[in-house]
Amino acid sequence: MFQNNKDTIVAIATPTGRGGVGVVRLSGLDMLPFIAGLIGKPLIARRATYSVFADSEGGAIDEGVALYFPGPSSFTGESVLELQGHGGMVVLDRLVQRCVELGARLARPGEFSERAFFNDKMDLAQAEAIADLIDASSIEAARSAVRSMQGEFSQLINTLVETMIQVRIFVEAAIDFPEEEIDFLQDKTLIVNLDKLAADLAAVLAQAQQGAILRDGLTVVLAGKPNAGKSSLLNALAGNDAAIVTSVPGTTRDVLRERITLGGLPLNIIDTAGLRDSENEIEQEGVRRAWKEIAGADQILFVADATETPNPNLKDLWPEYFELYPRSTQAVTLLLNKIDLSDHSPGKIDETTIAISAKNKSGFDALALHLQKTIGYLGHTEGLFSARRRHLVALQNALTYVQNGIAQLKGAGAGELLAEDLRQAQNELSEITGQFTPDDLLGRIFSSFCIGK
Ligand SMILES: Nc1nc2c(ncn2[C@@H]2O[C@H](COP(=O)(O)OP(=O)(O)O)[C@@H](O)[C@H]2O)c(=O)[nH]1
Ligand SMILES: [Mg+2]
Repeated sequence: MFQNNKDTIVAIATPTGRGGVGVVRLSGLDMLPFIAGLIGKPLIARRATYSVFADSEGGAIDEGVALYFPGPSSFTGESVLELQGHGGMVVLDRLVQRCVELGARLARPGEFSERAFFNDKMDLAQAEAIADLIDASSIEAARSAVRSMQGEFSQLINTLVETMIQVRIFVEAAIDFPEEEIDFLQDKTLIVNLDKLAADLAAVLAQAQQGAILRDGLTVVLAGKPNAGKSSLLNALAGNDAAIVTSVPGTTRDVLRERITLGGLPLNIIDTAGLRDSENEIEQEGVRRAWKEIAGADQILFVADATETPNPNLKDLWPEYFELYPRSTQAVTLLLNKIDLSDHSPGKIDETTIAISAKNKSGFDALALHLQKTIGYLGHTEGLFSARRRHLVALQNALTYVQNGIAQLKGAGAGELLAEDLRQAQNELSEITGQFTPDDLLGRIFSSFCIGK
């Protein structure tokens, strides 16, 4: 896929539809033929030049501002030409057609960023952050994406790699001098450095987890008996009537999903069928699906009707869950709902119980705080950077390799095995910034970008 980097690529960089301005962007080794064909006069580098964009007969396709960035001082590192005309579909298409006539080909999604990556204008985590910034669904997500785009995340990874290289040099040296290997490997500073490396990896992983939540949202499942008010709660949180609410128990059968932001925290809220034994085949399937969602959730909110719940205790109310997952590490919270019909006041009752009313939308602040607290999200995003699942996996793998290596060293004093673990750990980290990333993974990452970026 990286063979045709000699081609000049062209794309409409602004969104489809009508707009005040529409931008066509070109990138390639030589913009001069395009400048000659479109503008008909030389352009001064990086200066906005009001121009007529000409067709092959010399007629005007549009007029607007032309910007020329000779390589390597450009976004892609190649020469880039930007034509800022009017934002209409036909006029922009004609402009692109004209560029194709002059020798350009249509860019694939993300191809500009891909070229920037290959020309060392940015690393892979930074390129991904551009796409994340464009796709950000909350202010917090946008802020953290900017931070990653500016290289804060990459910097942390690079520092980890540097430390790792230092330790590796030490270990490899020990292996190269077998007579002294034992002495080398028993040096206290080695184990101290390795422990520090593991701790630093764990800290970056924890931070990246927060960043991933900001990007992807926390998966929250609403579970409970029929008629507890799960669907009402989903509607109240989402601010629309996505779910059907009736007083008939067993109304919800399908799994419903809504993406909302609660106290700055993006949530993927999932409403499920009420859990009960039913003769009805459709409802049975709904309950089966509910259990599947419960198993995959970051957070489970078990909703119960306050008027039917004299003793608000999670384990008594939902023994089925605790029998099924006796060693569960999932966060399960009891939401005592319909308190407008009881004498509870809204808010936190204890660490895992919150009183709410879906009808009056009361107790929601306490719920928001609770969700933030259980995942360790502090509500402020200073120092937070956006991260993707693949980054978390790579960090986790790197940490596991380092921990294995430490165990090898402490156990058998096995220098060779430690060296191999550290090599693998470094590869994992390099995959994040793209120094060591398989082509097909790169292809997948860039192809999910928008066209013109
Ligand atoms: N008074 C009151 N009624 C509620 C509240 N939440 C839900 N309900 C009612 O309880 C019934 C069942 O609600 P629904 O959301 O369909 O429950 P689900 O089966 O758990 O999804 C409906 O008649 C709702 O109007 C609440 O906070 N207060
Ligand atoms: Mg329902």
